[in-house]
Amino acid sequence: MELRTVATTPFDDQRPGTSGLRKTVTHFRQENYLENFVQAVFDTVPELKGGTLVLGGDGRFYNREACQTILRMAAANGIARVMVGRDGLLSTPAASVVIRKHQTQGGLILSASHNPGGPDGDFGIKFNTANGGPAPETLTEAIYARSRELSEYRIYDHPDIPLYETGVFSIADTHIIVFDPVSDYAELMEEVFDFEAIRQLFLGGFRMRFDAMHAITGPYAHDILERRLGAPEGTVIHGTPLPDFGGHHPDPNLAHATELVNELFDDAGPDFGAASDGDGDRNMILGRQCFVTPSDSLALILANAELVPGYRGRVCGVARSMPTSGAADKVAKKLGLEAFETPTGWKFFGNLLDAGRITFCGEESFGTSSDHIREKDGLWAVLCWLNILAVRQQSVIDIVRAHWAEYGRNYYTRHDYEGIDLVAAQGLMAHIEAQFPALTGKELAGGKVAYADNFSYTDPVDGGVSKNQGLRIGFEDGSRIIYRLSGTGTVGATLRLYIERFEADPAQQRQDTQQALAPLITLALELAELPQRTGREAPTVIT
Ligand code: VG1
Ligand code: CO
Repeated sequence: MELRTVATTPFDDQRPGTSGLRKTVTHFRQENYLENFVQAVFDTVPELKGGTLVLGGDGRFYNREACQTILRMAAANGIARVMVGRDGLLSTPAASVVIRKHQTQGGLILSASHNPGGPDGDFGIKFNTANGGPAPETLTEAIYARSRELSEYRIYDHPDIPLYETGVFSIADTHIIVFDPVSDYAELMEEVFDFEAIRQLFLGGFRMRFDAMHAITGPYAHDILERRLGAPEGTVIHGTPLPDFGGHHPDPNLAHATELVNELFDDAGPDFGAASDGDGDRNMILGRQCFVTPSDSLALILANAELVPGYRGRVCGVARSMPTSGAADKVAKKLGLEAFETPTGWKFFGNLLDAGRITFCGEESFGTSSDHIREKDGLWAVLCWLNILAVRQQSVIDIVRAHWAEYGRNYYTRHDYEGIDLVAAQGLMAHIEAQFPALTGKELAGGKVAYADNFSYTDPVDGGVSKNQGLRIGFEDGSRIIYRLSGTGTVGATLRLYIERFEADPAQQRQDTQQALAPLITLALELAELPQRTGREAPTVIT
């Protein structure tokens, strides 16, 4: 066994995006590409030396190979202990649980989340800090800066560590602890939710389908839903993690979880349906003939938090990402709670959670969570809904409609244009922004523009400023059009168009979403000259 110092040259494209460094598998497999980034992390986070690192991923292609490389590098960099999930598996929320519970100095999560996997798919890596949350921007920028000046990395020559069973191994002086990726997470869920009430719900014949999309939540869902909560076997579908996710997008939305959606929209469908993404941090919530938008889900969870033992009597505030609909704000206002609007990406919730300013937070992109960890958490959201359904004994659709009647409905949609030309996308954004000075006060699509700006965020806890976080056009009645370029794509540019309209009148709350938003969508396309500039007649995905 030999410690090697390997000479390397920097790559110039290792700046982490919305959620870590995400590239195609081919890109990641270039010589030294992974090693350089991992060395940049180790150099930037000196606490890891002599400390403990958590490691695991969503099981996608290259996950195991990357784990072995990182273990060898961790030992060569003097990390005292690495806790690695069995088979190299660990969901993003479970990584957050383990980092916090075992008070480690951080963790590396191997995942490209909802992006497709396999040899022709994507891979990714993200560093989470000691609070269990994604590295804040200052740290990701420091890692990026280090990656630009790197000249060598350290690694041990060592045979692979057997990851297929739990146990303790070592490379030089570094202990490698292979642990069960499910148990710490499942135990925390038992503390937060009323498992007895949910057990009774299933005993009463309540039917549910959970689609793990051949991604990481399979083992967690089998254990929690079918074993601990007694849901019948078969409740969890696609429950075995596969390196290519069965050839599908592990993205829980109406476009990609079609089998589940079709089942739930059948008259004889189950009472409740849910799905999670590649790394287990996203969730989609469905009732029979009912899709709950993630923005509504956040609002509903907040409004019903007193029914969940882990939150009773202690809810302090809520945060949502800027493009997420304002539904949660309405609930916060009624309950007299603070509400925050942050840029897209979970890292912006960290300070608010650590400071005890918010209990719940969420994003329109199927991400919801609370202060129990510092990541978004797919199964947590599902259990939240099960807990609420168990107590309220009403159908999902009745609960949603009652919520709209009380707070109003925020019609909401997101249109994604994937893989468009980067220069065209930047030109489109510049063209929209150039119109902003003339937009305020104008009557458009039956509404008056109240403001048009490029969203900038000042962190209320540390005062840090994040600029250029998306273009917003806000109307006096609360409607909004938002344009953003994605920070997680790996090919060309992805333009996200977010549209929202508030409807207070219950008689007007049953329209089809796309129809209800049609005038605003048309306006958004016109202002952006979207078809002309991108050559696209229709979005790639509508959620
Ligand atoms: C997308 C979502 C964002 C989410 C991010 C990571 O980012 O819009 O809300 O936090 O993915 O989610 P972007 O920059 O492509 O819009 V995951 O489940 O990939 O960790
Ligand atoms: Co994810």
